[in-house]
Amino acid sequence: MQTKLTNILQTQFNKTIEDCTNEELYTGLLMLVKNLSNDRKPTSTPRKLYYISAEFLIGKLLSNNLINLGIYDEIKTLLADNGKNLSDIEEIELEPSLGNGGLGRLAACFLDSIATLNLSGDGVGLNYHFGLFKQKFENHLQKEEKNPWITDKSWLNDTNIGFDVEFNGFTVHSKLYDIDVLGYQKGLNKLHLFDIDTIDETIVNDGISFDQKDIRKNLTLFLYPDDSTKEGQMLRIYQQYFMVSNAAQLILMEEKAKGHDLHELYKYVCIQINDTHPSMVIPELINRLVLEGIDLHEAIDIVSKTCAYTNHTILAEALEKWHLEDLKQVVPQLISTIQELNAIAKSRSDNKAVQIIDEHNLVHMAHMDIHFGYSINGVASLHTEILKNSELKAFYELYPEKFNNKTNGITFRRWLLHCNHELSQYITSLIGDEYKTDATKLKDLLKFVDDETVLNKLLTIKQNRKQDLCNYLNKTMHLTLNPNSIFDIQIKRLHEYKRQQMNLLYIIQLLQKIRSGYVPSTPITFIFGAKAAPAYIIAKDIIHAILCLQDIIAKDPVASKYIQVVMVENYNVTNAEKLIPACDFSEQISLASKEASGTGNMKFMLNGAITIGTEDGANVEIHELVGDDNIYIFGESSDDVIAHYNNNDYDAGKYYNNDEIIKNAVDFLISEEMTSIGQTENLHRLHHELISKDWFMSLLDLKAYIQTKDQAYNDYEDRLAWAKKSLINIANAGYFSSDRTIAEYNNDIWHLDK
Ligand code: DL6
Repeated sequence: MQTKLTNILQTQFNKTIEDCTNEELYTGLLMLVKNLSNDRKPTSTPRKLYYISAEFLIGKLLSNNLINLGIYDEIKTLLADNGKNLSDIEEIELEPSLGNGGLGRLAACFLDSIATLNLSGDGVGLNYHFGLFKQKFENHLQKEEKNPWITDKSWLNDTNIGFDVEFNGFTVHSKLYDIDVLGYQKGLNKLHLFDIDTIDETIVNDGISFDQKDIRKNLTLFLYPDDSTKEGQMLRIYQQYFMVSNAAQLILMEEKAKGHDLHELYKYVCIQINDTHPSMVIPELINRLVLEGIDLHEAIDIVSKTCAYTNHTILAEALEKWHLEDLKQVVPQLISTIQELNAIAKSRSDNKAVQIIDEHNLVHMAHMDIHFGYSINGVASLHTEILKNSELKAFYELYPEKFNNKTNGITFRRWLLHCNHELSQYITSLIGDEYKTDATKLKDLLKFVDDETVLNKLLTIKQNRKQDLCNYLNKTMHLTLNPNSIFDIQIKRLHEYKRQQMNLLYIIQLLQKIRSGYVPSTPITFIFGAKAAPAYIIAKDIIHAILCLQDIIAKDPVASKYIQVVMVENYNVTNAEKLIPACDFSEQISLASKEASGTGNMKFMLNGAITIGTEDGANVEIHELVGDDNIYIFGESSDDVIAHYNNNDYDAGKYYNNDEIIKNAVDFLISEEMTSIGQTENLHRLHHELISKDWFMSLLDLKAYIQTKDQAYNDYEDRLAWAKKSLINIANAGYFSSDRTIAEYNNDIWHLDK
């Protein structure tokens, strides 16, 4: 590798490694990786998967690609020998801004595993110029800014591929950019990102506002543009159609080039519809097959055997429904096909719950996927059961054979090998490195469960990561954290169902307890990272309250000795890679039934954090794997929560009025102390929401949460016992490798190698 890298640097800059700047080295490494990718054998299986997704939260790629090429250590040493530091060079890379949360990060983990398992499978999405907004804090409030990430030195490769995409009355011509997806040790696939040349980045004014009407200029500017206005909603439809029309055209182009018979498309192609954003691929592909001369009903049959759908949420707001009229305005060419699909669906069942177009003329995208896809899966056992038994019960009765569960997973290359090198090396020294390709081998660690040397080493490694995080936050955000405190971390999208507000209330009651004389045994640092959707008012109020509390505690001479609140600005993959390995307590406290799976919970577990959580999403499976002693479970069950919704019998006011601790904590939000530094209107709005509505029931579980957390902090004091819990978590994390998840998708749904 030395010769290859030095040759590149010599040709590009006429310099040696030692003389190069970090920018030049970054460029050199980028070119080296791209050259090595070109030498790799692309995957080739009889059937090919197209994973269509609005989001691909891929994170920085340099280190991961070096790891997957097997040259990470060599390059790191080579650079170090020349006085250079790979971590400094990594900082030059801008994180691609192509995703929002779990759904997008899952897509990225999946691409890594699909290539690693040497399966043919490409991602298809959009090349958003400013992606998801960049979060700034000003006056304790979230501000949104554009998040440019595309530079000429990026992983994007130009292609000469482009397609005409027709909208009502005008056509745009797309341009395809590709990113190579390198599997671990083998496998090469592509992430296809479509764009148009006419995008005008200058139309974005202050923050993230722009003229939402001029589609040619704005189509691929932002991921999830604000849809609180009609124009915003229309823009989302334009984006979604643009994505799927390109996907359909790409698929047909590739299939024709391979000489495959389009009548048998399903034998060669499988399309995974990642949530409902790509659902329009169904009518679009049908139309395109008809244009190829295939009869409409045969085309419908072919597409139904080609498409599979993954559901990632039961939240009604996230299950997309578009007005037929709006679709007509954007893509009139799809309307008669959608109406035909609706007629077929009606002929299969007269149950209103399963119709595609409802009495308000809303088109239910998920319903179209279920009728005209051959598989529907949830993303954790509990989630799939809830889909089958309540949310999609009528569909399950109609098509029981289509339903299956695929519990999510994470790629261990990024979430262990890359982000916690020391831990991964230590694990290798104990059990060898087979776990890198067969994660179930982590179980071998259980041999050391009573080995004090191993347990102490795990504690030392955790301490090192905590110190790394302190250094990182100090350098990037000028924050000073106590590395000897407990790191209690909740990082995820901000949403009321995830209940960051419940964590906030815990901290408030602890502050009040400390003010009455209580002294925690070990100081605690509560760390949050979360972006709130720009139009989601209450979510932004929660951020506001956390930021105000952060300040109040920092200024309290007594409380600040024991507790600190830190809200990390612009939470993203890059800072998650620092936060996760440093965590002691992983907060997974969603209202039971609402978190489809969660994947942060798996990343924390793999890095030895202990979960405090509800029986929700994949927490249930973590609990089963590690047993009662190695996780802190609290709160009402999903069955009870669902019953509260069905009976409409949850009354937040009751919990507030009947419990002094809860009342005092909630009222603190509108105390003089808070309103003197925060916005009275926002804090009162949040207070009112909590006591009068509290749709996601944070007061329901607050008491149990307080008790369980207090117990957990107590247990933390026995350091060896804690390290044992940590080891048991790491040893049982193998199940959550995305290699396992992808093998299951392939065996049960895709059959790519058959
Ligand atoms: O399946 C990936 C991920 C799950 O782990 C999360 O539980 C789930 O919230 C997330 N879903 C979404 C989609 N929309 N919403 N809400 O991001 O998917």
